[in-house]
Amino acid sequence: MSNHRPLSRAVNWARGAFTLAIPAGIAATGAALLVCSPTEEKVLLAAGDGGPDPYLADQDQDGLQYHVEMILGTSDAELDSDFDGWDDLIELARNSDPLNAVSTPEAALVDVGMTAKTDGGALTVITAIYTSFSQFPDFGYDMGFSVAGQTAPIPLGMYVGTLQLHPAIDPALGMTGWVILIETLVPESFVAAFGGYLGFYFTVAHKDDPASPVSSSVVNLFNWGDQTVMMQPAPSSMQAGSTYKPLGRGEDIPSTWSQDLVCWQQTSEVGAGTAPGTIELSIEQAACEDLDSYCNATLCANGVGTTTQVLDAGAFAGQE
Ligand SMILES: [Ca+2]
Ligand SMILES: [Ca+2]
Ligand SMILES: [Ca+2]
Repeated sequence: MSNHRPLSRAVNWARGAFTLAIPAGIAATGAALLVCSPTEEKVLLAAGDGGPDPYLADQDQDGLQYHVEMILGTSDAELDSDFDGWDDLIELARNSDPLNAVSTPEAALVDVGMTAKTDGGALTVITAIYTSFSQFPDFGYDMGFSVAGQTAPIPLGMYVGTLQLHPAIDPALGMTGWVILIETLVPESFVAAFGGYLGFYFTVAHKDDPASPVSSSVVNLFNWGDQTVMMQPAPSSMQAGSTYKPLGRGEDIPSTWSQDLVCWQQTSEVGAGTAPGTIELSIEQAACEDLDSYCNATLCANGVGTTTQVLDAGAFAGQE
């Protein structure tokens, strides 16, 4: 068993106000520039404070709050929820399933994974980058977003809100590197403001070949009846397809959403989407399925018979 203590070191990087600038072509569809700051986030999160907030707790100190572990389905009391020797945070960063002991990280020098949460009107996009020792300077890192049929990068320094370092422990090899955890804060209203879809991507590429990412990750967010939901591949326990989990706290989700269910959709890929990094999916059927989340059957079934374009990690990395 590992007996390490996670080393969580907050780094004051890009401290102060940061901005998310919408490029000119997209600005025509809505707000041109919104600014928020880490201070505002703290105020938002403290609203209604009557003591320690259990949703913000991080009992296992892996950098993933209880709220985020709820969305991932992992445990905030156990660093390694599926007891395969790999901590949940490492599995997030290295794209293996933290709820399946058969799924463990593949060998890689760098890797990246993403997730998200919403809280009091704030959307937090969480990026976990695994980098083996000495590799970090050799790679370049890019974040961007896709909205209204366009994909655009976000300049570094405009998206880094808070940053933590955690040791990356390989159960066979010991400590092999770091997981860099970046939290990016965006107004949740962005998801609805641009037609009900907002995607984020993060890519890692060799500095000498920036056009060919070696790893990439995406989060695809939709606005469904005032809830922001995150699209993810269905877990191995379910049929192939996608699930859509609401990102709010459980207490914020209306009673019209049934607990212990998740929206599942069967989709097939039609082809590349119009924006770089996107694919077009045909939504063929939908249902609320057993999984520890929330489902609204009406909203879940809304898209059946239509197509949707979303960011796809495979459209960035490893494809010609
Ligand atoms: Ca945790
Ligand atoms: Ca694990
Ligand atoms: Ca696993």
